[in-house]
Amino acid sequence: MLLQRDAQGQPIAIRREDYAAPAFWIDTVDLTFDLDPAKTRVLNRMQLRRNPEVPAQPLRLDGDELNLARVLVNGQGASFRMEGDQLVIDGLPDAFELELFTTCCPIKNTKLMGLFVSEDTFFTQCEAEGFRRITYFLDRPDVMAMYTVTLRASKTAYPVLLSNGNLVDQGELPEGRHFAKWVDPFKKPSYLFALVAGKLVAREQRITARSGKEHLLQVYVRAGDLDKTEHAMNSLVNSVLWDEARFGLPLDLDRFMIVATSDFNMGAMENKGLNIFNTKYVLANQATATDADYSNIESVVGHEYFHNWSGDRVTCRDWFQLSLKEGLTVFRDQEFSQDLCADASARAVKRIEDVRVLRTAQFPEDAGPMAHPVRPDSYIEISNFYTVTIYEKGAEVVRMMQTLVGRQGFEKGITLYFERHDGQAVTCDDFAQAIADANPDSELARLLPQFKRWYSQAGTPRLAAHGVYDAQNRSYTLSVVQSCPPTPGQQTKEPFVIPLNIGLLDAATGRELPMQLEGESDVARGTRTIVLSRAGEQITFVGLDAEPVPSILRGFSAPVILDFAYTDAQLLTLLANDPDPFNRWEAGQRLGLRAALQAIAAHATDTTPVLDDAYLDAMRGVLRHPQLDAAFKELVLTLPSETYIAEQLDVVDPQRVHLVREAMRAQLATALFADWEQAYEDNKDTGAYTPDPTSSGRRALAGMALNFLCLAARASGDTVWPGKTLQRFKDAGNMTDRFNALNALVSSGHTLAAQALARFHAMFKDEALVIDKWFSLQAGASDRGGDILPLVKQLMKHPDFSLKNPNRARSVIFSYCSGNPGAFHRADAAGYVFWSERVIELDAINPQVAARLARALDRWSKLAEPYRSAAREAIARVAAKPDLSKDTHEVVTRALAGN
Ligand code: B3K
Ligand code: ZN
Repeated sequence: MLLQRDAQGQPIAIRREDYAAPAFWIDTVDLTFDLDPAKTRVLNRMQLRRNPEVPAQPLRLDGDELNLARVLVNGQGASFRMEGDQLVIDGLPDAFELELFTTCCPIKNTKLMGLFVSEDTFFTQCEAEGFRRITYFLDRPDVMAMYTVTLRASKTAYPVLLSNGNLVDQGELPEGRHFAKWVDPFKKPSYLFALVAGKLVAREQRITARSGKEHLLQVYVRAGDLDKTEHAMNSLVNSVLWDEARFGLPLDLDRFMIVATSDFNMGAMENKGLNIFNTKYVLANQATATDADYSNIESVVGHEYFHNWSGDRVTCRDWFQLSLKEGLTVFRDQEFSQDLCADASARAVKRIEDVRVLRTAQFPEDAGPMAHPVRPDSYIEISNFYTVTIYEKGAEVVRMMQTLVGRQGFEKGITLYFERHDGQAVTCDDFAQAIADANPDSELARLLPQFKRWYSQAGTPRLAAHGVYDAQNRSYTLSVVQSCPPTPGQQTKEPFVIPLNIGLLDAATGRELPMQLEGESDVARGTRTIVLSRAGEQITFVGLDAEPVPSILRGFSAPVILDFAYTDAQLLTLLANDPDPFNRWEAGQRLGLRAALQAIAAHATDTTPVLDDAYLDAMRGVLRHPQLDAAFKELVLTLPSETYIAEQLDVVDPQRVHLVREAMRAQLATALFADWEQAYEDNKDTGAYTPDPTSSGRRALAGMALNFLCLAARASGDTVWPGKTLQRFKDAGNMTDRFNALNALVSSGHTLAAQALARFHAMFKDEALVIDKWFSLQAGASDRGGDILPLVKQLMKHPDFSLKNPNRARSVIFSYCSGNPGAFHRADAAGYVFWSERVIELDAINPQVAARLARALDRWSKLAEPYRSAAREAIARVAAKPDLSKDTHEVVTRALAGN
């Protein structure tokens, strides 16, 4: 592919401020495909007209790796020229028909963008810029057209022919071929186009909407996988019902299809009416999928379905607005999963899990060389901006809007947004405006221009808070100063609007205190939202007999870092009593983090105790607590991750972080041995398998207990628990229990692990997604039992390994480079050398996957020596490679510019 490059030969950055409306509109597109893996023919007939609001200019159509055979304007041969990858036509009338005939080669498409073949089936992926690999087009989201699609192919090889919308015709063709014609009743941008052709079977279900209208839901998979589609179908049905109930947004198509493929760059894609999914987010039965898989399937099915409105009916004007659809849709899928929970505890567990993702993945991104605003200002390759900032931080921005206008106000805002913009391609500003306009008296409306800094300023804001109790006035004043560190291209930041949810606890009893703000007559109990908007503010609570324990940032009401010098005693009070489950969990995390940071600073060795008795007693109290749910206990007992601990340090020695965290785990294992035994016994049997939050929480806690029991056994030489664990592994009635037992043996480095791994492989050799787990567990295992890198290299030579399959490549390479810091950061730099070789190797096959892997060294400049220099050298080696894709080029050059 020919890149657009500047005079120095560097790829050109696209800038948000350069946005210009398209010079032409495309009203209709009529596509005819003759599908052939080696040479697919595409006939594209379009009706175009000039955009009268734009100065007259030639038509420039995007293309990529296409063979162009014919160009007709109004049926006549037309003169055209190629400028790079663009097809340029001059002298066009104001309205005309354009006919293009091209061919492409799906079987050679290893990038998995455009039209590709996976296991003898054709699939497409067009977002963001894949449609141009199918035909020449104005491949930008603000050009929305009506599509008619005819698919022609061999009937025996490709019996199922699918595209967007409704099937209007089908029939036989000569020479064993057949056709299907699809019409999408909604106009859409090209990135939402999809086709699928192959040997597939479908689970079907009809549902009746509130309006009485009937819809057909289908989940298409390969013949052997039909028994793994029930959960995806249930999730889809729940999604349809939920969007109608919560936001009044109905399914707008007669039929809605999901199709699964095992070769996919990401999780799934929301093509109108024809969602294409990675098998990982569709296929599940209790024998092959874990509780986490079940829960991810529910979220991703929901997410793609919710895009049908937030993304498809109302789309993005340009790719800088990506979070308009992604942030909103992540927020919607998070709310969906929470609303499906039976109780408040399960809702809180989901919230904690979401925040954990934000803090372990997005906060580092926001502090690193790829930091960008939720609405970026420039990019070289848009594929690099499908990030945790756009998605997860974007969702937090939407969540803050909901907090500022209230749940009902937010629903009114959503209704106005869809009424106002249905069928349009719009901006993040349009969204925020609609929510504010529907709530004119809200804090959001009052502070809207300032609130929108969440879209324009990158970096994670920090709140430095401290409290002073005034006994004479019986008041407590909380001072809060906000700041935000510089990020690439943004040296200074203006204050953000920050909704801060607060409660106060009595230090002696742990009970929640009534809250009265100075100057207010109302006394409230529970949580209050204080809206911060200045660099520094003071909040004074009155009527307090003693210094309270403040519970600040309840529910993680804003995506910020809160610095508050809690005493250990205060944190123990919060951990034992806070009615806000998020902050209760957070108190435990702060205590664990504090212990880890102290031990790291003190150069602790692996025999120094890190955790004190107060902490261990508190954890024991949680583990034995009669009321708390197992899922919540499991979260509290999980120590902050190595990545999260590393983020708190200015200079990171990954080995030391690893060592200290392992020492903490070992201490938890031995000090709480009897409690783990009890927890295991209490939670090990969950009856007939269902993936609901309560029973999955119990399985998670039983799995954690086994893990600690095997770890303790390793230290004591005990063989009873490893033996029991192996038996559990063999007898397990579901994948969660089986995999947890396997993980306990592997992660404790027990000698029984080898036979369990061999048995696991033999049992599931035909289940690709389970084999991914088998690879990933080994590549992600701690170095405890030996040296992991040689094993990783060996795994890459395994007959089941393939670099071309993204799931498989991720299961080995990403699990090692991104998921196993203790084994990856080696003093001899061999981990970094391995990384650079894989990035380069993958870049030639699949730039998107390569660029994702390239991000594993984002935080290199924080590393201690010798890691820092070695990591830099490895990145420089990748950057020096000629012919790098612009995806990988952008990531590594930004990394090097980072310091
Ligand atoms: N919108 C797609 C992501 C497309 C990624 C393109 N590189 C899936 C999703 O967010 O729902
Ligand atoms: Zn999405």
